[in-house]
Amino acid sequence: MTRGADPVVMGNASGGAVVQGAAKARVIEPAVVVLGRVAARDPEEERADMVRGLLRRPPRIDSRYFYDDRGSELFEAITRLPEYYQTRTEEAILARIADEVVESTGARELVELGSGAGRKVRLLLDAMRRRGALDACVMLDINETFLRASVEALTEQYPEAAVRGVVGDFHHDLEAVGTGGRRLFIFLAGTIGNLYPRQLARFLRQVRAVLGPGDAFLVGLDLVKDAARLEAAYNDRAGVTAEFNRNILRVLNRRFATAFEVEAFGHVAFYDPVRAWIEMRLRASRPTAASLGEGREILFAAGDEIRTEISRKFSRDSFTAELGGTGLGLAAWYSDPERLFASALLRPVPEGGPA
Ligand code: SAH
Ligand code: AVI
Repeated sequence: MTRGADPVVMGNASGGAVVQGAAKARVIEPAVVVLGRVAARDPEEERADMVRGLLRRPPRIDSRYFYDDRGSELFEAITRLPEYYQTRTEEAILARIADEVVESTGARELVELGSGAGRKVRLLLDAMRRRGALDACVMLDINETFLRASVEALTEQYPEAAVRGVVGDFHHDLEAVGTGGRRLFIFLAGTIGNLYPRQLARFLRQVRAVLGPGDAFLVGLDLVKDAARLEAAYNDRAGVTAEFNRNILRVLNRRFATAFEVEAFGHVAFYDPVRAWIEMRLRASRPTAASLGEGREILFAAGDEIRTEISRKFSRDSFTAELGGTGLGLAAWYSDPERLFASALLRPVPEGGPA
């Protein structure tokens, strides 16, 4: 199930916010509490947003709708594809830098935004454990099923840590992660590249607003490289990315009764070197229609396209430029020998400081 509106918090007994049963018990089946409607989005507003997106030129669907359970499984399958170098490259970088990052930030708590299956986070949790400094871990994701599974697994594997999950949207629900001491926020996979430039600036300012002066933010970035390599990663031979792309229409059909004819759309992904982003689209192979509600329809001619995702590719300079005016500054930049991917460590800059 994809939850976009009510953030839900769950966690083990030591998680503080949620305690069900004996205080000492480790709750493997995470307790769940609805935190009220923290910046909750009204379903009608969501529908209006979705309709506004489809009425743009080109029509757009927000990429958060990829991640129902099937979409999250398909993303996991993408991470294992031979063409999709991002996941294994980021894992190798994190394995190399985890101790240094934990040491230099003095982090005792980890907060992962868009945590998905929650595997890479272990590289950092293990480094915190090696330092004897693992107090807490908060995972935030829009997909409740994957979040629950990762919170359960982390609760079991890191009993010394207070593990909590927040079902929420990282554009709207960041305050739900609460406050803390020395926290390391992480946003991996290059998911930051899925944000449009204006969304990115707002997101960085929102993250800055919840960071304390001793907190840090580690961001995974896919780097600009030759178009053929990039395009191969989004046009895999097995067709998994195509299925991931089309699945977004099934999510819309379920959520908003849009009645898209999924089979009428084909997968398109190409690199736009001017904007330095991969763009994923769905192209109608024949005339087809979808419902916008209230008796309205949107008609697609053969060849019409819907943009479903951008995936921006950065350089050190282009990413540093995005930090201007956000209150975050680049503290360290790590990459792999082929310069395929990078991990940028950001720190809050004091008011009036350079960034
Ligand atoms: N961090 C994982 C997963 C990355 S995939 C990894 O490194 O492999 C992107 C993740 O972000 C998915 O789990 C998806 O459910 C989540 N996501 C996408 N849009 C979101 C949003 N607006 N708010 C919260 N989570 C979101
Ligand atoms: C989650 N995100 C970083 C992926 C990306 O590469 O932009 C989503 C994805 N889209 C197609 N393949 C993978």
